[in-house]
Amino acid sequence: MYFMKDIVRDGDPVLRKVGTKVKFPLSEDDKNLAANMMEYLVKSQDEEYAEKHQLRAGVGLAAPQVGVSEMMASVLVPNDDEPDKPLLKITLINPVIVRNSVQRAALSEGEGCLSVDKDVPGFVPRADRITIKYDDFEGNSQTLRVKGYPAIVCQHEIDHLNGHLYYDKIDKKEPFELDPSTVVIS
Ligand code: LHY
Ligand code: NI
Repeated sequence: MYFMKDIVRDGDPVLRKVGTKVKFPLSEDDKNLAANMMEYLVKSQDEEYAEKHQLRAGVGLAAPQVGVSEMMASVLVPNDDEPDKPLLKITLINPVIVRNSVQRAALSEGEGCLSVDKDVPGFVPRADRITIKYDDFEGNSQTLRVKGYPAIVCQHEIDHLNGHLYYDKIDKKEPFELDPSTVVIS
């Protein structure tokens, strides 16, 4: 299990590196990494546990954020209507975005990052719908199509695997300017 002290903060060079591809069969270390990243997300969304252990709630976590420069990220997007059925719960291994919609989207509140303590305000324009190719735990190639909020989270996490941070994508001069066709997700 990870705690906030284990989460690498902006300024550490590991956050700017391109991760190495994960090999199969998965090593014990890689299996533990996947389990521990997902456990962080699950526990961080449990209000009582998060409060007790001072965890920042998260919907996504990428391996470089725990100091491992590998292409692995976990995503857990909760479903407020049905807590037992998350909108997306997945560990992406070696993910590649193979299709981006022309339609753009941005979160109305902007984004944050567990590795960035300062708040950088502004819209982070992304694709509204993406198709991801990734490997599952057995090393089989899978295809995932996502849209809206889960798609934004996946793009944020895949960015980490390539050394990018959300604020790189905020317009420095006009942070709250958006192309009028962009969908704003609240
Ligand atoms: N976690 C962020 C979190 O709050 C991810 C995120 C993604 C926030 C999109 C807001 C919008 O769960 C991380 O920083 N993971 O990298
Ligand atoms: Ni992040």
